[in-house]
Amino acid sequence: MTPIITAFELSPDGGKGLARDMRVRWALEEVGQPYKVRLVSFAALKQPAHRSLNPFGQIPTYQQGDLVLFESGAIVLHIAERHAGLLPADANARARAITWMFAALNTVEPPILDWATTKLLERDKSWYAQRLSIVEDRIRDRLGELSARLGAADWLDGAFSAGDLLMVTVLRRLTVSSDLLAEYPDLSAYVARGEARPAYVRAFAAQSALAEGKPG
Ligand code: GTB
Repeated sequence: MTPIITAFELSPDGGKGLARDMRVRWALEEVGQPYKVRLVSFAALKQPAHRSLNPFGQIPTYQQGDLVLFESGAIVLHIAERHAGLLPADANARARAITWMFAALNTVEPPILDWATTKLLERDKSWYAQRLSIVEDRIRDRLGELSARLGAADWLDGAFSAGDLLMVTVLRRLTVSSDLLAEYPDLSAYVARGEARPAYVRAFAAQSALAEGKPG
């Protein structure tokens, strides 16, 4: 049965692929699983029909038959567990790839979200500049640590995995209106490697076509 995912009817990023449906689209493209997209307006997100899919009234969601999932990380893990291509077969390598999925969402993404929220909602506060600087330094700490671990490798642990997929989507948030990622050329190259993957290119094109009014 073809899975149905949800995405913003009108993404505020104008097609830059920063909303979290991009992770799910990319994962589905990596494993070659066709999917359908149901677009949801901001108003509809908070209606009971959508909240029955996601109690927090957010995208993305994933429906396949009787199964309804929310949380982009859980959706990517579900896809990766059911199809070859995003998790290694070896049990220990698989556990390490899943560890990187959690690291992306629980360790690297939180300061980046703080930063995005500060820039979006706290610009008018008297303490804005100080807060931004603190949050940016927290991000630099994480990026430095990530860069040290990546070293000269292409991916975080052997072959490309769902851990890399999530990490690249998390880091991409920094590439828009910020030079933070550019301070770490190895991480910029890592993100570029992810963006060059044919599956990423297909997923990105599908979501940006919506912003251009040309749903594919
Ligand atoms: N933890 C959840 C997950 O990983 O699935 C978080 C889901 C989430 O934050 N969804 C956002 C949403 O539905 C869209 S992705 N927001 C609407 C609401 O809460 O009412 C976050 C996002 C939105 C917009 C941009 N952008 O424009 O750049 C980037 C990221």
